[in-house]
Amino acid sequence: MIVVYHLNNGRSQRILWLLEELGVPYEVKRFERMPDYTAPPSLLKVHPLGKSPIIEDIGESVVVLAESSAIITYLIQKYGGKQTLSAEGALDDLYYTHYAESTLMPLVVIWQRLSRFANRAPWYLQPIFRYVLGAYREMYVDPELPRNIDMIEKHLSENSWFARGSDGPTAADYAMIIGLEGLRAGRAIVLEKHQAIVRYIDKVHARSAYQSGLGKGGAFAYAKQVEAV
Ligand SMILES: N[C@@H](CCC(=O)N[C@@H](CS)C(=O)NCC(=O)O)C(=O)O
Repeated sequence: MIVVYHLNNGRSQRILWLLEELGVPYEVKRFERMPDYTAPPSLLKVHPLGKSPIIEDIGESVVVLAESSAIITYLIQKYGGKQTLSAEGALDDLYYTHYAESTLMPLVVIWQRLSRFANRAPWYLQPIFRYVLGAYREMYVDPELPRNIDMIEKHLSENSWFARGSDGPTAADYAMIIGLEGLRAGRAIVLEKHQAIVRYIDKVHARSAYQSGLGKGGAFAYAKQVEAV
């Protein structure tokens, strides 16, 4: 039995999508973010970092695992059966599975948070905060984000899934989806400029497994819930 410790509007949604695709039974323990958007302290009882996702795989022994890309790799290795990817496809899969949390997500999270930080300063300091955070964004985020988005757009304009040649989602797709959803929600990814990415996100959202995962996870601001197809 697998238990997913799930936080609303977060990375664990991709684990629910994966488990639905694998057809593995699982239970969702839902946690709600605090007003400052952090996880509730009760998650610290499950794992020392108290972040989501965390899974428990309960068999003869109990495996507790955090870190989404590690979870994705673990679940696919244990429950996914054999994948037949070309050598190039396997390399794409490896690259994007790691790239998602090592490079893309830190950038997405910094980009999302910069505007929120300024609003938390006392009103009389807000202009200074905005200036400093704006300068930081100009130096470190603005040059990086388009470069990353362009790389992904090119890859998806040439391939249906992140692992080239694959006829369905692989680890890389489960790892990548949340970053792309976040960028689209914040309008860093727009149809006029990033048709391949937008089409890709819509294709993922149209999958019945994705929709079933949405149904189990509760509120998720980055995707519309529709009748499973
Ligand atoms: N790299 C980690 C990041 C985990 C993470 O930061 N999760 C967010 C949810 S998307 C979280 O728990 N945020 C609440 C907090 O930081 O208190 C992973 O991929 O699992």
